[in-house]
Amino acid sequence: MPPSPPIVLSIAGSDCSAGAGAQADLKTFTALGCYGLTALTSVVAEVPAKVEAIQNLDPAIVTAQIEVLAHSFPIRAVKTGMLGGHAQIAAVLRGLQALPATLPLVVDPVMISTSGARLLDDDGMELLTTGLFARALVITPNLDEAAALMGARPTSKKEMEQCARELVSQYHCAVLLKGGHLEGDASDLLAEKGGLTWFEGRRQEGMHTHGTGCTLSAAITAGLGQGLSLGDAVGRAKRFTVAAIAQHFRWGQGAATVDALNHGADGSLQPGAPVLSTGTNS
Ligand code: PXL
Repeated sequence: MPPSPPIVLSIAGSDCSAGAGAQADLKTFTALGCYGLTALTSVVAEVPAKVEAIQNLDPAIVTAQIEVLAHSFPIRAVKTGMLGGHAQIAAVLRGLQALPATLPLVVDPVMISTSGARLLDDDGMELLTTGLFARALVITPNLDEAAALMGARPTSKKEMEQCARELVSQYHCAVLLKGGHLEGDASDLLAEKGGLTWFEGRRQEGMHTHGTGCTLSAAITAGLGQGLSLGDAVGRAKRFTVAAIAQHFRWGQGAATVDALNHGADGSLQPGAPVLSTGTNS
């Protein structure tokens, strides 16, 4: 029998086009050498450019998935992605009670899809911040989500630093503020009680993938499940996500073009390869 890889859990929505959501998480977990589990919160009929329909799942089945997994697998780290609404978040909080409170939890505060569809209802926002953030080791907002949380959208790296510091002191967890929507830049900022670390990146133009946020937070979760420090997990996750974007797939032409992240992109990240040389941490 091969040795068991670290087990990590994604609590997220299903993206039938498999570039985002639980499917992106699972591919990321596998590519980085973890055994991935999923607990679905919602099922989304979509392709990268369009959300057609959303069906949030019955809260009882959301809790049941987490509980049955918690009772059967030695889970090392957990992430949450799209949760859908207040009822599903409450169900997730109930399910998480079956897991140790010390387990690393990465909360990607998914609110709106890349194509502009709302993936969290109004009531959900409050419980996300009061309930789930309180359990998080790190939250991973993009600039729009930071604006929804703090009331103003950072427009420069200096404002990102200010915003990230405020988020850390408000929610008492680490914050990875993703600068992907900042003009010309795609640098992310990790803010912890101990200080700030920039992970530099260049914006890659002209493609229409979705799921980069899901992929990044899943890759961080994989790293934490493997025992990496938060900084090392973020550094490797950034490298992995940049490679998945750079080596993306494309099908069709013109208005019918579909782009998708390549979660198998970077051979250097396969199991057994060195994982600690982040190269992006400045
Ligand atoms: O990219 C955010 C996201 C998260 N989860 C699911 C999604 C999307 C975007 O479309 O569909 C299920």
